[in-house]
Amino acid sequence: ILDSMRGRMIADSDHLMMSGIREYENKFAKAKRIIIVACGTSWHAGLVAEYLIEDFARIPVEVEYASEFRYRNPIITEKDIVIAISQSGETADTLAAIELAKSKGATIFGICNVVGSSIARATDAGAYTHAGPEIGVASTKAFTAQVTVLTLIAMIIGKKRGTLEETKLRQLMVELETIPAKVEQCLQLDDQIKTIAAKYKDATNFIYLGRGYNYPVALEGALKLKEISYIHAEGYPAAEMKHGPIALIDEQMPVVVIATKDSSYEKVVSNVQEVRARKGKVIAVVTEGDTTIPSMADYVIEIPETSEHLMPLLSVIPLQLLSYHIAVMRGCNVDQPRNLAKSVTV
Ligand code: F1P
Repeated sequence: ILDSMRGRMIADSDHLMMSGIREYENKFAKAKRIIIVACGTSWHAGLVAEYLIEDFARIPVEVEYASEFRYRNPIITEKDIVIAISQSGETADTLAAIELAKSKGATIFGICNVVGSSIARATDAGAYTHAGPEIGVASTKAFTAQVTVLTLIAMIIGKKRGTLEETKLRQLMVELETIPAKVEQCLQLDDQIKTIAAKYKDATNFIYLGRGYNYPVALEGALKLKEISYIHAEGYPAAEMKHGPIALIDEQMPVVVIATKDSSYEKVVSNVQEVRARKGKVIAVVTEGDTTIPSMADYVIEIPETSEHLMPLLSVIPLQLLSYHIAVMRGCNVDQPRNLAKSVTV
């Protein structure tokens, strides 16, 4: 998988003015720090990458909103690698963040969906996600494609640096092969999720909780709901709930918990208990066959098992479907949400 992916990135570079990952493998492996800049959904993909790169390659990663980064006075040196992520490749904030980093001598690696876009052209090297055109304004499949590319990059750097064990790398490669079929399985949940959407379509607030690799997914689930259904929704790392958001929970509050079987599962069980104790309504995304969380939840969405490192590729799908059905039931135009543009160019 890694070799074919590398081949594809190199092939891209021939006609797209971007060099592939192979040429930059050494540079990545020697990097003292990686800064990721992006906006919206792409920023959430960047958060997943932070966990992956730090875990596999042991290089410190900072994930910055491009819209903040460009206006503050960040420390950037020529030793930094900046990864810019953008579906459209035209987001003005991300482009400005790239220009700033470039002026300080950093190496810029782009991850874009749109071939030949402004961001692709402004970077030193990069990878195209090839997710196909996003028909709607809100990014969906672009997120999955960005996370896939970032996972492969983290694996490549981890292998190069010797920080990712050979056995773990092989397991991940085998597991990656199973992801497309598991994504299909998640899409089959459509009817079940429609039923849940009908129940909560009139809610005025939603909370999304996740830990570890599912924390960025919680943020993304909340963003998708806001963007297309105009319901106020917030995502939190589940462990942060007790530091404030717990005050919001009452019998009116739907709480979507991404509670798949991973290293933080037991902690998530405690978080669900805390929500139940305050009469919050629990919609739980769980691993197939789990019985503990389902016994505490109002609604359960079962998704296939996979490595926790790859779980965002699956766990985001039911959340995207939930937002979609709620938005359609509320009469919203899911492809063209109000106040949003496909490329935010100002
Ligand atoms: C960033 C973004 C999207 C969001 C909406 C507005 O775009 O925030 O994530 O869904 O379309 O723009 P991009 O830089 O990834 O194209």
